[in-house]
Amino acid sequence: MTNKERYASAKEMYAKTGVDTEKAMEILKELPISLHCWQGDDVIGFDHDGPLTGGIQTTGNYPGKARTPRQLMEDIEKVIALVPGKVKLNLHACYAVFEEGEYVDRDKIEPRHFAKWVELAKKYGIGIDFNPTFFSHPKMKDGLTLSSPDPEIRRFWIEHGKACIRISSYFAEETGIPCVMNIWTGDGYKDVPADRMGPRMRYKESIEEILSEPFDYNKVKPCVESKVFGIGVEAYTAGSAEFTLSFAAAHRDKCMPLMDNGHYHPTEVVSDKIPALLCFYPELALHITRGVRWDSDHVLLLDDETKEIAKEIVRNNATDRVYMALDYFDASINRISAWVVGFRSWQKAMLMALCTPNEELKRLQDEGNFTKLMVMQEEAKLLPFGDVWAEYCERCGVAGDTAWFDEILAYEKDVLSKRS
Ligand code: RNT
Ligand code: ZN
Repeated sequence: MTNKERYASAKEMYAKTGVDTEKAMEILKELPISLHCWQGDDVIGFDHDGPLTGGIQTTGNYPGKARTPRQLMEDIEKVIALVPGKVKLNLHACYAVFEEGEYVDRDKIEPRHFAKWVELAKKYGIGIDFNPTFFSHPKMKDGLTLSSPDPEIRRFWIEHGKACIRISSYFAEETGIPCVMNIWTGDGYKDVPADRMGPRMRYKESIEEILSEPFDYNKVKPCVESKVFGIGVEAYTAGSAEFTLSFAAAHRDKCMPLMDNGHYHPTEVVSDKIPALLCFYPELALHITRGVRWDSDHVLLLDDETKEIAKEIVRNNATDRVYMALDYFDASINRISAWVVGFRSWQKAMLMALCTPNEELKRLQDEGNFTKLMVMQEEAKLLPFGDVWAEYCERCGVAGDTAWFDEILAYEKDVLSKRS
């Protein structure tokens, strides 16, 4: 059977369950998914020579890491060529591109330092999301930034946040697409703190000051990301779940919550939190990742929770209320492959969710027909999804599942292996 014939047969089987695979593909093609630039160079950036610090870590030393803006952009273009669907760029402030010999500290960065990124976005007609970088910097004092007891330290990081709002406005203006600007700090303590509220009050006031920088909430979408613990900050984080949710609720005219599914206790699931938050927040943002034991940032795979998260976005008709961004980093395998596997996994999860007879399943639940509900949910799992996926890749003009990895190998041989 040809791919076309396989798809035609799959389409018919899905149609019998009430699913329109054509419509599913049309919707997914247009949904922007933020691609995190930091997978390409192990979250280092171009504004410092030091290591990654601040509660997160990469492990591994796979050859071929991008070391210059040009290399990182080249790698991102390779990823774009190998993934179906719509990419949005997701940048961190430490990826500012300076002229030869130029350097400005993070409190002084300007839109012009990101002009090269805007050029890249314009080439593909895509948007840009942004993140102030509150880590890997000497002005972190005792591991603290916005919640530091030292007013000078706080001032520096507040100015950084404000500079990032201005840069986010610039991205939105230049691309014509809103820029989601995510605030995450690793602020916290390794061991039992003597004061838990003080740092949170300072954190609150600092973020409020950042958000006092003028911006248009239709164009710049600040969000606050929580985390339960980090490496070296095991006992306490200032930006806990309750803190960030309450902060976003109290500032709903200019801020929304961001949930990273690697940032909760292991038996908590973000798939269940999404519909809870959608009852109250007009919009929310996600970092989509895979937590493994204590680590929050493994490469995204098509596992059960990934599929469940996608389902909650789709079946609550919330594709226009949930900003989706990938967030993981692996330095132990080919970095381009890691990027592509994660992006494609999310596309698969979303396409599966869009190819689920959600209305019918909801009806069974409301009718109290839990027997049939269980049967249908199980049977939906074995519908010929692979044939729809293959067709989707083809319509998006990208290599299918058995073909794209050869391109990675060729890129490794021709480009990555030549980097020192
Ligand atoms: C860290 C957070 C944060 C970072 C990026 C680099 O645990 O998830 O979002 O991964 O900002
Ligand atoms: Zn995150």
